[in-house]
Amino acid sequence: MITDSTIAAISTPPGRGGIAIIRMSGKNAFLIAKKVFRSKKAFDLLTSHSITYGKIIDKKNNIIDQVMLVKLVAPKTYTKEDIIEIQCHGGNEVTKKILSLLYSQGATPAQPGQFTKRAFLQGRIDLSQAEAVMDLINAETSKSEKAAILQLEGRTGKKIKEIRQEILDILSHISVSIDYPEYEDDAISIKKTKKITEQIIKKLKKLIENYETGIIIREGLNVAIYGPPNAGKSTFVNKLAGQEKAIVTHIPGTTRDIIEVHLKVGGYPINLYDTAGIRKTDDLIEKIGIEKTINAIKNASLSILVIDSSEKITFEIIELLEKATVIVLNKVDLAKGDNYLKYLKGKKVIKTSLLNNQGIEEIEQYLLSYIEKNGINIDDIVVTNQRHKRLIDQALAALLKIIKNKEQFLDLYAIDFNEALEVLSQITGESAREDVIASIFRNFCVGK
Ligand SMILES: Nc1nc2c(ncn2[C@@H]2O[C@H](COP(=O)(O)OP(=O)(O)OP(=O)(O)O)[C@@H](O)[C@H]2O)c(=O)[nH]1
Ligand SMILES: [Mg+2]
Repeated sequence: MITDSTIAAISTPPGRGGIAIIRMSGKNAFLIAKKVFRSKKAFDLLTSHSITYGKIIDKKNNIIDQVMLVKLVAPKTYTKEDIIEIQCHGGNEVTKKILSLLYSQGATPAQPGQFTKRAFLQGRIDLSQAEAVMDLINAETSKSEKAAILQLEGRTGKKIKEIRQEILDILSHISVSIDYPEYEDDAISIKKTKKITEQIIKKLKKLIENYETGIIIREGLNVAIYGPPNAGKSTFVNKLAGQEKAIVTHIPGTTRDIIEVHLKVGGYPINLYDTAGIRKTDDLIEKIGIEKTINAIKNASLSILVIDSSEKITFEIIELLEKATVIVLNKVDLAKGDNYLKYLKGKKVIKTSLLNNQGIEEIEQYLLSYIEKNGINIDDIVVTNQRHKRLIDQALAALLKIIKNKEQFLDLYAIDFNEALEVLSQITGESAREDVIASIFRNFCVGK
């Protein structure tokens, strides 16, 4: 689908700034630029991918701004169309005036993500790469940025294309066996086909596993902080966050609702959940809070139990030990002896005095080693996108049907192979529906 319109938008964030960039793409981009840009050298003589100083002039020959203009001749451009980039002064008024001028000369306002959508429609990038552009813009940690750039480099698409090719090979084998039934016995072919299918299933399962760990890089490791009241859970969260996010008092039962705090450890995103202290209570609000705590523990990848080491151990605390991945033995500054330790045998224990900033580094070290031990290695991440994961699930389900299929004729297996092929094609966009594509680009920024 090649569009006729020439689109333009401001690509830099709104507001005041040193410079702003206005971008224009389409078959009339140069025609429009010629009308509004004056430089020493004639516009037609400017070489592609070079930058030129000049002035933007309105229809009455008024100077609007002094700018640098980049001329990019198709097809070696982001959209594979002619592109003009204008670097102007970064004020609201200047950028608005230049943009209106471009519109008045025939450009149309670009929709969110329309430049990238054109890059996709022109076949310069696949759909998974277009999605990676958005991930890259949204990345808030160094690791999620790396995951997005790997996807942008085409890693996801490459892996999916490999698998699709294997399915295509099977399908062509099936069509050969239909055309030349004497070539091979169906029973033998089915056996062989199922064997290859099993290998593909293994690969898909690996990708799904990869997603489960990859999601941490994108969305963060969910860590629930729980324990008896007054143990120092909120202090824990505040110290790790480096800010007073949760209220801390000496009164047991201070935290009622879940408090979610986002932070980074070693470049990895972490979502900490501070929770209400668990105890028997008749207070309705506290009860609801404690129910929420139990849920937070269930939903977390990692549960950290914080206990006050200066308090006597109780049966209730012993019960809490079960759900803990790691135990933070807090308030060691007040503790008289190691009265807890015999109950904690075989558990990972970190001794802290959070009030005095003692033990925080060890906790961060632990979180980092947990992430790395669980195979969350950025270099192995292929799938981080939920849409891709859902489609891989569907392809897997189709292939599993083949394994279970008891049909005697090979051609009856083709339907499920075709289904697997079709859903995998939606990842890279070869067969994605128009509305799916539209919804992906709708979430983009204008000007990208
Ligand atoms: N001495 C000492 N006091 C601490 C330490 N850590 C926290 N505290 C104090 O313990 C009290 C309770 O701390 P919080 O962080 O509010 O405890 P909590 O576990 O969130 O309590 P609830 O929200 O009531 O469940 C506060 O007065 C803190 O200042 C520590 O390492 N040593
Ligand atoms: Mg608290």
